[in-house]
Order: sequence, then structure tokens, then C-alpha cells
Amino acid sequence: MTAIPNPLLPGFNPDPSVVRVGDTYYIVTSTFEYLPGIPVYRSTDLVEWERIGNVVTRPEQAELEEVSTAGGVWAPTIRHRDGVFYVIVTIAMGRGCVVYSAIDPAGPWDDGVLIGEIEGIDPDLNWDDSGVAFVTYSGLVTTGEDFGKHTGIRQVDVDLATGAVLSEKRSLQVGTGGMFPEAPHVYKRDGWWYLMIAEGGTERGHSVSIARSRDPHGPFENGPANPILTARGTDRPVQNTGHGDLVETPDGEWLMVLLGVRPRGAVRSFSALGRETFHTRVRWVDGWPEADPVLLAPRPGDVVEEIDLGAPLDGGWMAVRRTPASVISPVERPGALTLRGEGTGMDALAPVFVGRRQLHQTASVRVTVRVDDAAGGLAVRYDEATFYEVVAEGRGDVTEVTARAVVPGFERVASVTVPAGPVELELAAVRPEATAFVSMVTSDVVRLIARAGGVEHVLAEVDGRSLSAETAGSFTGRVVGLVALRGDVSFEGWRYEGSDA
Ligand code: 6LW
Repeated sequence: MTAIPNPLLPGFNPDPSVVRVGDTYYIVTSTFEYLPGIPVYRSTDLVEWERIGNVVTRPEQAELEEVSTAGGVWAPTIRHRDGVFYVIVTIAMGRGCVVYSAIDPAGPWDDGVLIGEIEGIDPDLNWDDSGVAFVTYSGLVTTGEDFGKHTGIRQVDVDLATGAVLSEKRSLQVGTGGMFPEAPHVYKRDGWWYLMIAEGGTERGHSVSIARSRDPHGPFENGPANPILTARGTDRPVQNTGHGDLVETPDGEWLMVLLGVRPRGAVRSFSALGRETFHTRVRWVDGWPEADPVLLAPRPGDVVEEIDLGAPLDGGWMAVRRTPASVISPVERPGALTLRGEGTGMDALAPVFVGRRQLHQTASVRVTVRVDDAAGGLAVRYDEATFYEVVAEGRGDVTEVTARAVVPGFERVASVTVPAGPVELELAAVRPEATAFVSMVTSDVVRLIARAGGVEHVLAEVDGRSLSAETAGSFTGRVVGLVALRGDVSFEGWRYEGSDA
């Protein structure tokens, strides 16, 4: 197993879970307040990954309309048994613990069964030797009066058809005592049941620990070398490594998929893209798994992706607490995507916005916008309190273009007036000069640019660290896309260019 890229799934793809069926691997990741939710990625060689569908395509499956910042779809686990795929997940600060199923992992997935009595996050699903399903989860309370309380790793037997719990909740002791024991996964191998967890929190202290038992219900004995994976205190380029899930290849090798970030800076550093999916190799020594350090191996080269916005949107587009279809205007303009503004902005809970993950450390998006008596443009978002945008507003003979950088409690604005007509807008995340001091303290610089009438206007250059995993209130990553503020805003000629060089 060489030449598997790392990140495996670049951009906002945290909390990965993996299953292999035959010679095909499937990975799912967290999507929080975005729809469609929970992408399903497929690969047969671990190198090329294709997004074949989403678990959550209908709003009623997840009920995200009012979910708060940082809440929503957290940490799905994907498993397969007797011809059925299962994805169990927490809709945090919302619907709760839900298990979805499908025969075809590309979908459609069902509406999901609520396991209402599970109070916690990061559910895992497995079956004991008699075929009884059990859910192992992290007892972090995300609703009600006990919000924030943590009761450790827990487990309960469940009826997947009804969502009823069938046993007492068992408390499982595992790990080194790090904060936020979470992301449990249970595996059976050679007569042992292994319980793997993350601990230390999903920041620089993140880690993975292991325990085992002859009984899936425990008690579990901790591994001799916990944590078996962490980047804490190291200068490795991939940090925050944790939240892993294991898979065995057809030739008996083992792999862990996990989340990590690619921070840039120095003592303090910032991860523009958010938490991404990485992998590392796992070896079994005396009945215990040992994980290799997570190496950085991004796919080489410049990637250019041009999208015909006149064609139907593919499933890589996401909207916030609503479906992408719901933001599209009924007025169709040939060759263009037209969004209908609702008088709201990017600070709205459900803005008129569709976007895609920023996939590379250096990246730019360009689009041409028409705003005859309308307003809209390009935006890059972490959440409703944290976004940068460059928007054009048609005002008769002229168009006013405004760049805005918004972080909690602060806003920076710059404007220019250009002749009426199409305007090309660009958001470009660039590296500061390597020799400049700022390169030691930030991830990148985001340039907000407009071009009209043959003139380029760099309206603002904003420090990218304010739009990073370390600073945003949400657990998401950068999503860059199209926003309509008012009127029918038409977009043409989407061009994404990215590089990890
Ligand atoms: C995820 C949990 C976590 O459920 O963040 O802090 C949550 N760690 O494992 C959202 O990604």
C-alpha cells in the first residue's frame, strides 16, 4: 500500500468512518448544518474517491432548519450487514441519535430511526455474537439543562427497527483520562473485541487509544501503549490527528481513516480548510494495533475545475439548513445559474447560498455575475458569524461592488463603483510571502477582487486565520460559493483553481 494520498479526502471532511464491502471502500463524513448531508465516498483502490451520493438528501431526514451553529450532523458511522448499509449519527442540538439504512449506498437512504434514549454523540454500531445490535457512544450531552456534561464512553443494546433500547446503559472504561473521550468504534478480531476511542479533544491534543475484551460489553483492558496515535507536541505537518476508524484490506493489511488538519504558521498555526480525512497504516503486534504517524502526501499539481453553471448542480454543492434546490430562482437564464435573493445575507441562518468545499491550501474561485437590479456575489463561509464575501449590486448605470469580511463582533467593508454590466468576482486564498513575518502567524491571506470594464480592483486582503478551524465557532471548514442578497442574480463561468504546493 503505497502512494495513497494524504489527505485522502481534502477539505471539510471531518469525523470519517469507513467500511469495506468486497473490494469496495465507503467513507462518510460530518456535514453539520449543510444539505445534502453526509457524503458517501467510494473507492476500490484507496487512491481515487468518488462521491456517489449523500445519506441526507431530504430535509425531513435531519431537520436542520433551526439547528444552532456548530450543531447538526456530527460523526456518522457506516457499517454493512446482511446486504444492508447503516449510517448511525448524532444530529447534535437537534433530532438526536438517528440510524439510516439503504441497500444501495448511493441512495436513496430511508428517513432514519430515532434512538431517542441515547444521550450523547459519535454513535458506533456493531452486533454481538447472537446478532443483537449495540450502540457504543460518547456520553456528551448536547441538549437540555445538562448541556456540556460528559458521562464517558457508554453502550446500549438497541432494536434498529424501532429505535427502542433493549438494555441498561453500560459505562465503559477506556483511554488515558484525556478530555472528551469520543469517537468510539468496536471491532471483533481473532476472538477479541477492540474498543478504539479518540481523546484529548479535537484540537492539538487529539489522540486515539485502544482497549480490548473477550466480551463486546467489556470490561475492557487498556492497550499497553496508549495513545496509539497522536501528533501532539510534534512538528508534523498533519495535526489534531484522531477520531479514527479501522478497515482491513482484502489482503489483510489494516488502515485507519481519521481526521486531521494542515495548520500553517509557527508556534500558533491555523487550518484554513478545517478538519480533513487522512489515513495511516496500522500493524498488529501481540494482539494490539500500532498506528504509523500520519504523513502528508497531497495530490500533486494544479487543479482547475470549470463548472458549467447552466447545467444541473452536482451533489458537491451544498446549501445551509436548506437544500440547494431551494435557493434557485424560477427565472431561468440560459447558460447561467440564477439564485433569487430573499433580502437576507450570509449572516442569515439559511442564506441564499450554494457552495463547495475549498480543497487546497492555495485556491481561487472566479465567477461572472449579472446583477441588473439585484445584489449577489461570491462568499467563503465557516458559519453565519464568520465569512468573507465580495458582492455586486446593480444600481442603474453603475454597479457597486462591496467586499466584506465578517468575524464574530467585527466587520470590515470596502467598496468600489464600476460601470453597469457583468462583473467578474474572485476570492483567492494565497500564501503570504514566505519571508514575511505574517507567514509565521497565519494560514493564508484571502484577496477579494472584482474585475469590470477591463479594470481589476483588489478590494481587500484579509488575514485568513480568522476563517480557520482554530478560530471559528463551528466545526466546519471553508465552503466557497454563490450568494444572492436580493433580486435574481445570475452566475456564469465558475472556475476553481487549487494547489497544495
Ligand atoms: C465530533 C466529535 C468532536 O462529533 O467534534 O470534539 C464533533 N470532537 O468527535 C464534531 O465533529
